Amino acid sequence: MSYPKPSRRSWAEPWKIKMVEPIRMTTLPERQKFLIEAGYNTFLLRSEDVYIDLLTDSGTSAMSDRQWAGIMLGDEAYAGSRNFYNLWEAVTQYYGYKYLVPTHQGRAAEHILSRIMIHPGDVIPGNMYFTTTRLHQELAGGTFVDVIIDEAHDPANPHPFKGNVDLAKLQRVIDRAGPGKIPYVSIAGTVNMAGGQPQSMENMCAVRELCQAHDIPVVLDATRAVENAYFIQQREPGYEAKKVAEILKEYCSYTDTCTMSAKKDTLVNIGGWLATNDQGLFEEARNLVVVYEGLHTYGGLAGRDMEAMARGIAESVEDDHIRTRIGQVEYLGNHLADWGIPIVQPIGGHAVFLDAKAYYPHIPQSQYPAQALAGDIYTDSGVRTMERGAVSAGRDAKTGEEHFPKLELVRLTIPRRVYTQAHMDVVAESVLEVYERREHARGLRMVYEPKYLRFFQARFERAS
Ligand code: P70
Repeated sequence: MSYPKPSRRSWAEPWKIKMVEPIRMTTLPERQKFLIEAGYNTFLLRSEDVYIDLLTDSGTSAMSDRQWAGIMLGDEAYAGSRNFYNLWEAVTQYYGYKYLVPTHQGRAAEHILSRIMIHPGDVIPGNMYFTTTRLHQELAGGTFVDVIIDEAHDPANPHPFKGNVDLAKLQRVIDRAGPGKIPYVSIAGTVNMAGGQPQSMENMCAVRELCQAHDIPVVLDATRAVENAYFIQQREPGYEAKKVAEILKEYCSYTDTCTMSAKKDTLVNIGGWLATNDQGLFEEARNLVVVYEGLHTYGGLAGRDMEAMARGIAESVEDDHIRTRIGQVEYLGNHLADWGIPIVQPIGGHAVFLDAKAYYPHIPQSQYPAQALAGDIYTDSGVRTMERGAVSAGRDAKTGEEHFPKLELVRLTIPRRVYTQAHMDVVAESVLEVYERREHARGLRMVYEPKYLRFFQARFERAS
C-alpha cells in the first residue's frame, strides 16, 4: 500500500525535558471574576490564575542544564567578578562590540544611553517606536520620529522585511532637523511593535552608509537580533549558507552601540547590557551605571545572573535552537491563518499577532478592541496574551492626545523552550472559539490611567 510521505517536522526540539513546573486550569466563572478584579488588564492577573502564559517572551525562557550549572559558579564579589569577564567575552565574541556595561534589564541600558546621548530638542529617528525606548528618549528631552517603511503599518502586507527603514523618510528627517540635532538613529531588529518583523542586512548597510555620510551613529536595540539574523538566513539572497552566529555579527558590525534586554534572545530570566565600540561613550556609561544600577562590573545583577547570560548567549545563536524557536511560533501562526483568523503576516519571530481591528470591526479603537480581545481569550481558556494597540501607544508627549496607531494587535508571545506543541494547539483552539463568537464582543473604557507606560497598570470596565 502506498501513502503520501509526511513532510518533516524540521523544527522539532534539540533538547529533552528534565524538570517540569505544574500549571493549573481554572473554571470559567473563576476566570470571569479574576478578569474583572484585574480591571480587564492581563498585566494585573496573578500568574497562578493563568493556564498558558503568552503575555511575553521576556524573562520567561527555560534555562538549560549548562546555564543552571553556571548559576552555581556565581562569583559574588562586589567588584571584578569572574562572571562579568565571561559575559564581556561572550558579548564581544558573538555581538562584536568592544566594551560592555551590564544592566539589570533593557530599559536600564536605554535610560543610561538616552541620558548620555540625547539633549533637549534632539530628534531620534527609528524603525517604529518601542514603549520603553521612546519614553527614555522623551524623558531626556528628545522626540522620536518613525521612519519605518509604510508596509510595516499594514498587518496583511507580506513584505519579508517589514522592519526596514524607509531611507527617503530618514533622509527627510535628517534634512529637516539637521544632522547636529540627531544624536543617533535608533534601529531595532526584529521590530516588536510591527509584529516581530525583521530588517534585512541590505537595509541595515544602507542605513549605515547614510548615517556615516552625516556623521550620525547607529544604535541597535539588539533584544531580538538573533531572531532577526535567522530571518536574514531564511529570506535574504546570499545568506542561506551562513550560520546565524555569523549573520548576527555582521549585522551588529554596521552599528556603533547596542542596548540589550537579555531576557529575550539570550535565554535568561533577568539581565541586560549596553555595549559599544565608542570608548568615550563606554567611559560615561560605566560612570553613570554606578548612579542607577550598581558597580560597572555587575550593573544590578548577581554574578550568577551574568554567568547564565554568558552561557545563554552561546546557546541562543545555535542554528538548531533558533530554527526550533521560530518554527514553533510559525506552527501556531500557520494553524490560525489556515482557519482564516486575521493575523499579522508574515508571522513574526517571537509571537503571533492577532489583528484586533479585523477581529472586532464593530468596536471603535477608542474602546480598545485589542484590550478587549486579550480579556476574552483569557476568559475562554486561561491563556494570557498582551494588548499592543492604542493602550500601549499612550498619549502624545506634547499635546496629551491619545495615539491611535494603525496596528491594533493582540500578541501571543511564545516563551523559549517552555511550551509544547499540544499547548500551541490549545491556544489555537481557544483563539478560534473566541473568533467564532466575535459578533457578541464588547469594548472597554479606561477608568484608571497611570502617567507612565499606562498599559502596565491601566484599569478598564465594560463600555455600556
Ligand atoms: C516585551 C518586553 C522589552 C523590550 C523590547 C525591546 C525591543 C527594549 C525592551 C525593554 C517587556 C515589555 C516592555 C514594555 C512593554 C511591554 C512589555 N520587551 N526593547 O514583552 O527591555 O523589559 O528588559 O527593560 O521588546 O516585549 P526590558
